[in-house]
Amino acid sequence: MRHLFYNSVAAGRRPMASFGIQTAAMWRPSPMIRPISSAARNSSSSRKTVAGVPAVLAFICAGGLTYSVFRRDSSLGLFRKSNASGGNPASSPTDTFPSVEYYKSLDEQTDVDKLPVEEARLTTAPNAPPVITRKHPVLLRVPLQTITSLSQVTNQYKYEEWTFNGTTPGPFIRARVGDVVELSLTNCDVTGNPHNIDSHAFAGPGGGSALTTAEENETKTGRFKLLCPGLYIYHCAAAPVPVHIANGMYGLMYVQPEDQDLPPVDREYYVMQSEIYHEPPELDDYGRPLNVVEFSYPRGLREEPNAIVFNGKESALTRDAPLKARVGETIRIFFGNAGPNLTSAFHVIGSHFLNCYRDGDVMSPPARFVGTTSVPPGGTSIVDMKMVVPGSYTIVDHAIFRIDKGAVGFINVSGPQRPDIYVGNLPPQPCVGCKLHA
Ligand SMILES: [Cu+2]
Repeated sequence: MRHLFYNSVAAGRRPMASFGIQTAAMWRPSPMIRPISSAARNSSSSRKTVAGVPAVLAFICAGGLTYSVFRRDSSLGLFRKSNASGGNPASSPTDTFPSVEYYKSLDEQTDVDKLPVEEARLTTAPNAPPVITRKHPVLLRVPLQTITSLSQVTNQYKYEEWTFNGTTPGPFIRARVGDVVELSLTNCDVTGNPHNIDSHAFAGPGGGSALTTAEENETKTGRFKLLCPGLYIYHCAAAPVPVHIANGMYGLMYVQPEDQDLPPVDREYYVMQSEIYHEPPELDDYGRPLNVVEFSYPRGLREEPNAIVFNGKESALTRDAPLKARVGETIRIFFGNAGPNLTSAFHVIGSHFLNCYRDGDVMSPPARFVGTTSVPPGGTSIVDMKMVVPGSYTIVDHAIFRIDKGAVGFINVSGPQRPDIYVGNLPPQPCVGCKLHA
């Protein structure tokens, strides 16, 4: 049904209307309010018009019609879903996806030398690169460096992070199905540790790690054709893998579908959750605890993090840089969970995920009006929210004790009040000691 939606946008409807109930209901009606689907209506009328005709003949006719619709739809794009079911594509027996054509396309060779060359636009969290509008594949150059960085990861302690391009999480990489990513990894880590890239977007052994393992002062380059659309984690997979991930070597790669990206929104953000495991601070010459801590393998094994944070630091989305929006705007969060151990119950207090692309799956119809979504380690989700009431909204892992370990972020929404939606007899007043409201 997505192309119907896109048609409505192309016809001049405001993008914001895409999140209205009417449009969303067109997309995939909920079981509670589902109207009779066009397929069901056709089926019903077919039964009337074929009265007296052997049932087997009616079945063959209906099957032929459905097959022809499916073939027509498939010809529009290898990744496009069939619309033959008329209301609930996921339930249609014709809606086998990916299509046979898609599997055949994997046998086709790409002449990489004939692709235009493009430099990837990399961004640092919480920013996401702009939407890719080109309609052709490119050789997409992605230069990454591994660098260590002493960072204030909690309000109390500094910690030496291992990073891609100097930040945790690493840069957001945006590409398109059919692109060939030319990833070069230069190891600038003076500690002597080897590093590499395992991207869940890459096809092949190790997700690219075997080709990209770089020793100190070495550069390794690999080319990887992007076969599958979606939002994927990338991370270092050098041994010991848990240590490299826990130390901050992870990021997100979004592979846009070749035909149709997600509905447009006003702002896109990049947020990742992760855990920090550290030993108690050592003492200085005067017996005072240092403000720098080091990684703790035993705590990682026990899955007992000292801190659980968004975008690498306790204050990344609170004191340092809360996300921003204006009343009436729709925002999208590309969310990833680096783990290494804990599943996130991702939630934004006071808002709803009007579209929730669970597991980073951008080809299936999204879940709608979701309050909390589960994101495992190594997993992702894309959520859209329309901000209708001004104020502070809190990003949390709803395994709620984790707010005391740092899993708090804010979205500050400015604009006129909406007393028709949200009002009390006194002004808003956060409770004493509240960590969830700015
Ligand atoms: Cu590494």
